[in-house]
Amino acid sequence: MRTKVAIIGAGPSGLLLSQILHRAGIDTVVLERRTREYVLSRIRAGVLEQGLADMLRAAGVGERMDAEGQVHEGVNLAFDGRLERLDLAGLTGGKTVMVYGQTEVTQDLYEARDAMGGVVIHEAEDVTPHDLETDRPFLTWHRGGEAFRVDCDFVAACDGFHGVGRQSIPKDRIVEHEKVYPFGWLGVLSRTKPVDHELIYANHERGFALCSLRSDVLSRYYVQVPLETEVEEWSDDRFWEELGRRLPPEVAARLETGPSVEKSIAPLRSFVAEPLSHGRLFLAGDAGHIVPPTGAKGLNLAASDVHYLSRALIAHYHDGDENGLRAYSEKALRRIWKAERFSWWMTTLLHSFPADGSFGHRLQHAELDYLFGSTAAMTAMAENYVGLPY
Ligand code: RFL
Ligand code: PHB
Repeated sequence: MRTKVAIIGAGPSGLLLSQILHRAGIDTVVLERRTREYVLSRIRAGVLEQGLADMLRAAGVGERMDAEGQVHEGVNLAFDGRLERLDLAGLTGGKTVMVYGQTEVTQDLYEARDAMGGVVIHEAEDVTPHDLETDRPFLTWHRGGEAFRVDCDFVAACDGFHGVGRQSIPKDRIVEHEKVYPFGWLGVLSRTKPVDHELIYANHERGFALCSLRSDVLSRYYVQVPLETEVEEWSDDRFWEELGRRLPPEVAARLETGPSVEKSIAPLRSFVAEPLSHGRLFLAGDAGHIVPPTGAKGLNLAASDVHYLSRALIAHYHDGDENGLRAYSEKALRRIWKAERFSWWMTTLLHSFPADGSFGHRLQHAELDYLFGSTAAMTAMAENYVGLPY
């Protein structure tokens, strides 16, 4: 088998890259370790920056998002008995975010790949990149006990944090920067009316909480939990009680509870690998970097990587211009580091850090109080939250 760009991973990065390249006449093969059903069962991000929403429209996959997604003009922060609204649109000259689930984005991308006859191979085991430092790289894998190979011009590793792409770069050619936080997020999806039509991020001495949503009848909530906690320790009743205690009383009073549809724990991590390329291999999305979910940046960073990488590959194939590919890592990393900073900042501002004691908690309140008293500070937060330019 031969293709121009072999893509490892059928998450949002891999599928979006494949879709954009296909529309530019560049053929791809996507190799995914899991089944399509498994990929579509993962509940993850819910907030899309305008840049990603525009990319989906331009890639011909924005129709359902525009019909079913919700445009949000503000987000809310609860702290120290207060509930304050950050007017995203007012502070950024009209910019907004789109609330539309990552699962739906992935589903729309799969359907678009089907409609265009795109090749996505599932249950590909032991995917291995070869000869990345030559101009004839190839990938091998197994499926159902049989061995396969695809020859290509380039390999795009869109295979997430635990993928094989980054691991195949020699250790002396890559630097990894990492910060692990001493807690995780317990997330619950429930078929209940969201407690608010906008998101509420809550700083509370018992720990952080987040009220998010997927639609008018589907809510997504998170609470900060210690790393040692198992999901089995959290009955639905215990979750709802803890969430309610961390929200302002007037919000907790209107919390509609119900059975969870999904419940999982995710650890929080900041991570960046540099550079994001090696020979003919390019890393995009979680394969190259991770942010804690507090700033809602993970999926959006995956999209900006795909933006830079797809443009570079199109310039290579259409114009013989290599500059984009050469500059990809540096260009993507400039935006990544800013999103890393913002995600770290929001995480630090809103979570409980037991080691910092009451002093740390009072500093957080002082910073939040300053934030909502300063148009400059609110503008800085708003322009990062809606997404920095590509
Ligand atoms: P993904 O989605 O992890 O997809 C990688 C794909 O590669 C496959 N794979 C392999 N395939 C073949 N061979 C191998 N060796 C392979 N190894 C892995 C995997 O099966 C998978 O299908 O990475 P991608 O495409 O880069 O997308 C990144 C996003 O998924 C991620 O950044 C976001 O979900 C992060 N995130 C959020 N991002 C936002 O922008 N806004 C949010 O509101 C938001 N909330 C979240 C989040 C992530 C969360 N968790 C669970 C980590 C909330 C949570 C709780
Ligand atoms: C979500 O809806 O899953 C969500 C929203 C905002 C975040 C993280 C996750 O910051």
